[in-house]
Amino acid sequence: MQTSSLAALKEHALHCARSAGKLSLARMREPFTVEYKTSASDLVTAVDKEVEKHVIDLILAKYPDHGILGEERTFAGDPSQFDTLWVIDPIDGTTNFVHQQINFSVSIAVYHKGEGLVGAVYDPSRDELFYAVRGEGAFLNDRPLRLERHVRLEEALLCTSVFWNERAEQMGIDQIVKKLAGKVRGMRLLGSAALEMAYVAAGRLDGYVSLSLNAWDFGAGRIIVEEAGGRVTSMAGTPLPFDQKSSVMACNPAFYEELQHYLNLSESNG
Ligand code: 2AM
Ligand code: CA
Repeated sequence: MQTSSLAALKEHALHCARSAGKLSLARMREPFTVEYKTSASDLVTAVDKEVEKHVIDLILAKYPDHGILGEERTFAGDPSQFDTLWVIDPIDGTTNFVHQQINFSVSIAVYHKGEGLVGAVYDPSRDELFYAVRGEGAFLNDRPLRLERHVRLEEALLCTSVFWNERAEQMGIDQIVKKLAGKVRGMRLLGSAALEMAYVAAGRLDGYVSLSLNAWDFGAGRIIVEEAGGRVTSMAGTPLPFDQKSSVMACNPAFYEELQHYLNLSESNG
């Protein structure tokens, strides 16, 4: 992709992220309906669907030949048929949107033939826009993000998720938390994977681990962490896919190997 078109892509992704975040915030202040997806801990609101539709309309107005993989599946086409794919989550942290009314984000990533070009995670409650462009670095609003501090595992503040999942225990989350809790400075659970990964890039958290996330949960966060100088792989150490579920580990590079060791990898964590 040419530099000029990459700059335009970035501007549009940031515009979409801000616009979607502002719409979520406005809708949050009005009554909205909440439905269960698969269980009482898996929620979707009318706002998730409206905001996804809003983002899709914005993307297609400028790039009618691009594909979109979105959590709410409101894109009419088949995402696998497009070279340039926008991977979007209109509200990452829907449970926080409903309960806390803070700590949710919009996540927008652009991939070209599987390569991540642009990632944007916008937190509308705090007006914080985390973004990155492949090869050009990561930013919070306009401040560059660079993981230069060498963090030891024992000094690290780590974050995890997947307690919403009925299979969490079967997948071994309790073992992971038990193993890590005594090795690190602290563990947190914020409830928006995109925001948690953006916080790793910003050095507010030192690492994030999840046994199972969807592509739209990590698509943007992964580009932002990598561009900030962090390491992001599956828990098995393999590159993340751009269009499928995966486990995720994203962290300060200083303790990547040590963290993997404590995760005690098995095939099921791939
Ligand atoms: P969501 O709010 O967009 O659903 C919460 O710990 C994190 O896990 C959030 O990023 C949340 O995204 C994600 N999440 C919630 N339910 C999920 C599911 N069934 N599969 C994968 N990720 C999920
Ligand atoms: Ca979502």
